[in-house]
Amino acid sequence: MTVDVEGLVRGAKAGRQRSVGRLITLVENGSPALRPIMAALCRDGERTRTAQVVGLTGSPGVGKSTSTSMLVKAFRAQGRRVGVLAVDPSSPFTGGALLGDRVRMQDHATDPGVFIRSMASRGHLGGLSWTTPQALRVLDACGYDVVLVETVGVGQAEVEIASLADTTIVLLAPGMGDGIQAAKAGILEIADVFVVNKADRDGAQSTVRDLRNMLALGVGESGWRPPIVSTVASRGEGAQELLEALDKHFAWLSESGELRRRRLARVRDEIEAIAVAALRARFGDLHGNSRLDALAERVLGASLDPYSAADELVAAVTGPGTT
Ligand SMILES: Nc1nc2c(ncn2[C@@H]2O[C@H](COP(=O)(O)OP(=O)(O)OP(=O)(O)O)[C@@H](O)[C@H]2O)c(=O)[nH]1
Ligand SMILES: [Mg+2]
Repeated sequence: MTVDVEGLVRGAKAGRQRSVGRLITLVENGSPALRPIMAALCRDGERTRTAQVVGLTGSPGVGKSTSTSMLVKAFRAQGRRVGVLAVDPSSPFTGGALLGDRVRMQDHATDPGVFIRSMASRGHLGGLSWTTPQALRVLDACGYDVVLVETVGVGQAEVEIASLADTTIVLLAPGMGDGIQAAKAGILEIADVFVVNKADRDGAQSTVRDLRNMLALGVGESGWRPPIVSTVASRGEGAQELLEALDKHFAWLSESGELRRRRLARVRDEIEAIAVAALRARFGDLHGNSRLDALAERVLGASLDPYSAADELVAAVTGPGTT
């Protein structure tokens, strides 16, 4: 299948949703067309701005999609173009679990200033670390002012999302049992802003109190104190406060130099992930494992040790004339 790179890039930059969607699909599939596409997208010395990336994470059902929808509405009211990526870290397929998100996003379905996409992340290229930064790059190059990335806070995914976002929102809700426990398990470090959603429910106050107590214990060395915002996302309550918290954090990021530091780290991760995937492809993952198989036979037969085998493999894929 041939890809009309120039046409797609032109369409996407002009804000045509179908073209943007096609580009994201190519990212998901790890298409070889990404090389010229990324070259065309990044070839833009005049660009002076970069999309503001906001990650939302938290336990299943805490209200991430509802909050995302609430934020989309608030950003649209400011006239900003918004991209939404709902990344499902547990599935190699799109659809399924995230269908609910599409339903909740119906409000924005006909707004040309909003692009919404559910994305699989556990493809053959491995993890959020490969697909999400490139999808972000596509949306950024296509002129979206803000990109919201929703991902369920399980396992590594929430840490990965924090390394991608300028600002990470960690959502909690009362009566979810694991809320504060999860906080203990590491979300304290990744949260720039806490949201206690479902503030209409019993126990919201004590969730806020518990969180505040925990935050008081750990004095962050970064100089940023994560605020706690209470919301009822299903009724749009707290949207303004949340926007203010995001603005404040973004201003702090810019003034402290942290914004540049985070973005540099993100691009480093992106380059590294692409390089590792390229090496893996050369190892033979995509063309049968003949070279690796032959080395494995020799190590099994004790005619070679595994370190020498690995050296041979690395030399073979990085040496001249291997492309
Ligand atoms: N009472 C109440 N219900 C809410 C609130 N916000 C969201 N909900 C409901 O909580 C349920 C889950 O909301 P979602 O936004 O789908 O939660 P999520 O975190 O995106 O869920 P997953 O993507 O499945 O992890 C839905 O039925 C929402 O209508 C709220 O502020 N108060
Ligand atoms: Mg959701």
